[in-house]
Amino acid sequence: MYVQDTIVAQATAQGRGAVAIVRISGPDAITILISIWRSLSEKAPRPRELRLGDVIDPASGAQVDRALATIMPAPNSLTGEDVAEIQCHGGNYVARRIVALAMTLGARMAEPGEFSRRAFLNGRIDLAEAEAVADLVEARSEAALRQALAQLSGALSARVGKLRDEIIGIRAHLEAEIDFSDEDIALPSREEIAKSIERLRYEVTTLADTFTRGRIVREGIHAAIVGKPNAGKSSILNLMLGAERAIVTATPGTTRDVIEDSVAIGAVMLTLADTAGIRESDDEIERLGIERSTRAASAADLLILAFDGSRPFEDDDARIVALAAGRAGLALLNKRDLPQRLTIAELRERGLEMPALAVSALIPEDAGCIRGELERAADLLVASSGADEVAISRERHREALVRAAAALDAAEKSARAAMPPELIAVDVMAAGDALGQITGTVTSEDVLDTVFREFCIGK
Ligand SMILES: Nc1nc2c(ncn2[C@@H]2O[C@H](COP(=O)(O)OP(=O)(O)OP(=O)(O)O)[C@@H](O)[C@H]2O)c(=O)[nH]1
Ligand SMILES: [Mg+2]
Repeated sequence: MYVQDTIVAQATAQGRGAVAIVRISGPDAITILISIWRSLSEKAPRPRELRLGDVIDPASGAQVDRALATIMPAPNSLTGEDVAEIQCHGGNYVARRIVALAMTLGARMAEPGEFSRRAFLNGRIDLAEAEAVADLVEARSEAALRQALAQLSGALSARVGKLRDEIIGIRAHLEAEIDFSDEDIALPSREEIAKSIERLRYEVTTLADTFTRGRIVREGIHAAIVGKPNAGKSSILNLMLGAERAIVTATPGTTRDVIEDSVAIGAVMLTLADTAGIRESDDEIERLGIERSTRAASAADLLILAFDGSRPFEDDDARIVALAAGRAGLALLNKRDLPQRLTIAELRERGLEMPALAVSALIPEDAGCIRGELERAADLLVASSGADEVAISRERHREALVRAAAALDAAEKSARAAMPPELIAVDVMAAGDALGQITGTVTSEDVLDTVFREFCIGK
């Protein structure tokens, strides 16, 4: 169990705003609230009722703010502890002043994610649900919001819990075999056990495979715009963003660094990275820029290739076609407003496999066509990682599932090789523990530290 002290933090973002919320949790939360806040109606705060009052500095009696406050006694609160909240005026000063008052009365400044960590330790939410709260705060698109809500309502936890229960069932059979080996009890055969393990491994792997989709929905899709210098990459970025984000000039080699910005594409966010034109270069700065382009291209989920339709196919274009081999994306034959010296048919002959579109970065309407094709490419990418309604969205979950699948694989092999039940049970248990780490049924301080560290203060 953790130290039962009282913590305080501003739960809303720092900066200007109409309202800020100061949250206090722990055994002294209600006493502290009563010491620094007086109800205007002279009634003591009643649980879960919002009342107007004055925040008072108990040392001087001076008023600090006029604010709403409420108390939520344990165990029916966010953290499962006594919680008090003050909704004070926003801005940079008032909330900080109230946090300081609570600290003079013995509260400690909360660590990042400490409220959620307490909620987890008190069984109010499981680990996957706590992560879903963080995802909800970070959501930038409708799809990300839907996914976080599904996880928050326990869809992922239920799925993982069911798999874990089945694993525990198999372990029980194996243990019965160990305990009652001499007796005449009907137990599942080795073949039956191996089959059950195989089916579970398939289900665990299927869930692990939803990671690409889950991550894309959570973080958005990363696309890199690549092409030879002057093909119009920066112009395409600006066209898609509807803003002059990147510098455009007629001089080849204008873009040196990777420039990123995001747009909504259908229900997901698309982060577009404009990159330096790829060609042989003796210029030190340009070469470094080109290295970054190549890195951005290999890290991207989607490639947007830019070809200059007003120029014939060149060696630098061949480099781009090669770079795109086997990758998902969209090719743009740019500058369709100029006399054409390159066609999509020729790009195909040169080995281009991606869907391709003739466009002009100078024609605003073409943004709609590009957008439509990118939506299609995004859908394909999402569809490629399963149609399951539950998707995992964190590397931590994927890693746990991969570990579980490996342990089940080992268990299945032992079962088929007629190994002693003790040996099979060890791997089966390891698989169960790996799954338990997703929801936090099985956990360690280290895992908790990693999960909650990325939360913000006050959450
Ligand atoms: N006519 C016409 N000119 C274009 C089009 N797209 C880009 N340009 C022009 O082509 C030149 C290069 O455009 P950029 O967007 O800077 O090209 P880039 O691929 O980013 O070039 P680097 O950053 O140097 O690699 C500029 O003069 C643009 O105005 C287009 O569709 N039609
Ligand atoms: Mg550029």
